[in-house]
Amino acid sequence: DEVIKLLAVDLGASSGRVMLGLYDGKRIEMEEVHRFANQPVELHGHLYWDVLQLFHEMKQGIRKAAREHGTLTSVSVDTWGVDYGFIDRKGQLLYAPHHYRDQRTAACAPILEELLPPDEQFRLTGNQSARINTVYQLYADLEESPWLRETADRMLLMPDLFHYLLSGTAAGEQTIWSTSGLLAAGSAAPSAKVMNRLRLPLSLIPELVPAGSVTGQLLPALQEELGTGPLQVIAGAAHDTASAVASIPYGPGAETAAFISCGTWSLAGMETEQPVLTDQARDYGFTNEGCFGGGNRLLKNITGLWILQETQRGWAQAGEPVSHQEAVRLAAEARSEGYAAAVIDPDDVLFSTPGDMPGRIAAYCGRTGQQPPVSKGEVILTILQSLASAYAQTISELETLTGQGIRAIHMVGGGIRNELLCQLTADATGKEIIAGPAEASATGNIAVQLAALGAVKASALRELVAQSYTLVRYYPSR
Ligand code: ADP
Ligand code: LRH
Repeated sequence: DEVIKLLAVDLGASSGRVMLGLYDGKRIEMEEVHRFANQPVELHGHLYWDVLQLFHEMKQGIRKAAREHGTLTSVSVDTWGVDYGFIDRKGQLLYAPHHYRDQRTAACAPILEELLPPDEQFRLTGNQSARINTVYQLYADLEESPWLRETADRMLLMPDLFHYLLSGTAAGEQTIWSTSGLLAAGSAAPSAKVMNRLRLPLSLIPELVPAGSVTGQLLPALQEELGTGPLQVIAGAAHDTASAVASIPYGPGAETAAFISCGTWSLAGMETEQPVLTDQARDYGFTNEGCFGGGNRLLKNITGLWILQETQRGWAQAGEPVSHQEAVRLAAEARSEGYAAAVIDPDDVLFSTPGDMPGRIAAYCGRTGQQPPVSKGEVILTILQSLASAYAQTISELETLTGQGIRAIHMVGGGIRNELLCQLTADATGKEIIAGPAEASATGNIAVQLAALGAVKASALRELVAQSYTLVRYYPSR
């Protein structure tokens, strides 16, 4: 059988990567071609995507893959949710897209919320109201820069923008748009109420296409520059979490399984047929997003390993770098020495912006009458234990919301390389944990491309992933 070779570009906050997927008719094999930093750039107090540098890195990866592996069939980009760039009538990118941790939405959020209260945002869109959401960012941009109403022709969410830069075709992919706070719940169309109430121009929104659409070809000039043949550009499951969820290797009893995607963010949820729009879901802080193939992701965005990443960044800056492996070892040591970890709420606003995390953890502990962690191991264990507690609470809320007992939890994403986090999660939830794959977004990205190309049936993707990886199981220790 001929091997199909495809490229997934996965832009996470911990890094960007170009991954090669090899499909031989039975299994997917993933190979890392190129990994690069994906740090926001601060400019005059604002945070931006380094979009040109990322495009450059993407090209490096594609060139290298073509040189080393010959004919490639297709490429697809996935990124985190909510961020976007504007293009003008000539198709030029207007300015560097903002990063969602930028603070420009703070000033006008209260005005937006008067026009469209958070409860109503949730009822209309299924998305939990959050100041990082596209709707808040777009409202802020149009308030601050009214000229955009004239000059901006389209807004493209980040994967759409990269697909556009690669192919020249502008389209919006539905799973990434389902994170925006602009679409009507469970639909693939903007909510007229949201758009009207906030005076957002409908014309900015591109044509929306389902996950797994072949939208174009790599531009001829890029084919030549990068030494590829004709290469299809696919709008896969362009939201990284949608790709991660598409990769979950559910076994029998899928309806009783939850997932936790563990990266910079932790996304804990279940797949449901329809959005869950009850007051209880809203009050718990759940959101509803779209899946590849239709269906709904009922999940909670929990500030995840970001807190540990920032902690590590601070230590590295102070000349005391701690690697991921070292971090796990130090936390395990603190645990075996009997340190009873403090508990922080990872979603407290204290932890949402870049900065001194150990200092903020100490401040949080002071505020809540807890002994702050002292050693590095104690700080790390506090973060991991608090994440596990937040997961446990979310899983129990999911059981309440869906009326469904959860039997097992699939953990995916880079965070499963942290075995201690997996074990703490088994202990905190009392459930069986099935861990894998770690490169879930890239794997789901490749899998969805295979479906878009007609090489694999959409209904066979999960089995394909299960055949392709060794999964690791963790059980509650008590
Ligand atoms: P994102 O897609 O948001 O960039 P990933 O899914 O790649 O995130 O996960 C990155 C996180 O996984 C890192 O911040 C780190 O906490 C964790 N991680 C990665 N490798 C390891 C490792 N070898 N040991 C422990 N944790 C790891
Ligand atoms: C995870 C993620 C998450 C949210 C956030 C902004 O990487 O995509 O699902 O959308 O980033």
